[in-house]
Amino acid sequence: MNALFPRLEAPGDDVALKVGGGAVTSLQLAEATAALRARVTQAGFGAGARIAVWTQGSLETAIALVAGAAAGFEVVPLDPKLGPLELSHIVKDAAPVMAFGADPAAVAGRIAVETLPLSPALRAHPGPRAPTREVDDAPLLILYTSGTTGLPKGAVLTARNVAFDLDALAKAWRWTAADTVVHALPLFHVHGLVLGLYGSIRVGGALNWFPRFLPREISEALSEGTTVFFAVPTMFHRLSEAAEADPEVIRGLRHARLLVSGSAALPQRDQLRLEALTGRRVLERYGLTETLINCAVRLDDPPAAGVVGAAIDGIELKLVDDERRTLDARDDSTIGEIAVRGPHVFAGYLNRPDATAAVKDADGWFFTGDLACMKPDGRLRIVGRRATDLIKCGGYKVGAGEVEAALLEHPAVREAAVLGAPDDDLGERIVAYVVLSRPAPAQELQDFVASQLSPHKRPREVHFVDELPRNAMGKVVKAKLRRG
Ligand code: MLC
Ligand code: AMP
Repeated sequence: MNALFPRLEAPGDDVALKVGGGAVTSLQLAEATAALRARVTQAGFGAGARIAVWTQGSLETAIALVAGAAAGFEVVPLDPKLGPLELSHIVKDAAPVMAFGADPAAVAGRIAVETLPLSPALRAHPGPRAPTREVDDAPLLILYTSGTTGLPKGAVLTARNVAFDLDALAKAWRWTAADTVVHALPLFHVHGLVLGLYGSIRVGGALNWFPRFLPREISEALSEGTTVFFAVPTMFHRLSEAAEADPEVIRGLRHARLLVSGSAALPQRDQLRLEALTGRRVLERYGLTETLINCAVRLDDPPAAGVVGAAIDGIELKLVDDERRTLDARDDSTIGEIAVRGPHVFAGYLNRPDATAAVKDADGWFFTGDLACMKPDGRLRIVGRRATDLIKCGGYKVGAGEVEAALLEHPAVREAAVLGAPDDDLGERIVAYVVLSRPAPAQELQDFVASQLSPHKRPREVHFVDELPRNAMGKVVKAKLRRG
């Protein structure tokens, strides 16, 4: 037996999840797994059925995401703040047979399939517990991720992808059942869900999840026991700001066994600032929704600016040129695109063989679109990405095209061009250049995008221009906008 979550096969009174003052043991998680399986079976669906879980900020949400996976279902986490356009696309594309939510009233009527309340669905089931899910090659998660244009694509991740990647990270960081992971990340993306939640249940001791990021709360949680903190760079930036004003925040950061940053580049100035304040270095790791984590700084790696570590154990990683030919340069200066191959690479995009073929070749290599230099010992330094129309804002990936399309839905917008501008806090902020057909305030356009898409995709800055710079082919030249 090779269970995805081995502790659910021999559950006990060990605390596995803590959220907002509530907690559950592994025994309660195992019982919730049996209960959810019974509920879905009772509705006429068997193993492999696709269920949606709204990731509302509660303990029940975290339980359901584990229980759904352990019971053998395909899980589609839904961001409760998804805009109508994205939501209808996701629900149509993934077609979940059932949906669950901790607070169904808050999402009532938002999708065609009825949202069932989680509390009865997770209540202990009196029958015997069946074995939980094994590490197999069947889909486990459908995670939606943005591209440069069009609607988000559903990345299909298997149980093997997840188990393999988590085990490699456990080795890299000596992550064990003695660790409690603390994080305040959303549970609908790889970072919070796969690393934070599934990692804690497969490898670690417990997860202490904070649905909202508040530096003081995080630092208090880090002060208790042996803790590991996973966060995006924006959170480290805000923690260092808070630490400068509040010694209690420093105490928590000093106490943690491990501080890990990912989902976007951690600026060197934030790394140095945190180190000066707390004496602790933040370890970086690098990944994508489609591949989970590819590289990680190991515990005993020498400190090096901007380095995301070497490939995790058991995968292949190379740099390639524009024609995808291998670049054999470990000189820390030749720039190439990162390509990876291994058991962590996703099965493909749901219903999108064309999009899958564009990123994954017949030999199993996945082309990340990220540009890096490799050191002689294989450690990588990420220097940029191929697609300038992909923006990483607060660790969220946002396609310029989806924001432009949303802006164009506003009756006052004639033309729109969107790009990412460097931002000390968010890494990149979303900036819109707009040609109006009638007057409209910037705030109205920002609110409009926030109502059409997830609010984190709203432009943080709007510039009104008389016309957009275009080349002879009529294509907008964003570089000219960038230069101002
Ligand atoms: C603001 N809000 C609005 C609004 N303006 N709502 C409606 N209309 C408007 N005009 C709301 C927001 O919804 C939010 O609500 C609150 O106000 C604050 O919004 P914000 O300003 O956008 O939040 P911010 O403070 O900027 O968030 C920073 C952050 C967040 C760091 C907390 O960006 C974050 O959680 N990032 C994590 C992203 C992540 O997990 N990425 C992993 C991808 S996986 P409310 O209620 O929500 O507060 C990946 C692979 C890998 O990359 O390697 O890991
Ligand atoms: P997502 O599609 O949201 O999973 O985002 C994946 C992208 O995040 C990658 O392609 C990288 O561009 C970026 N990313 C993740 N981790 C890092 C990191 N440590 N440093 C720089 N960029 C990162």
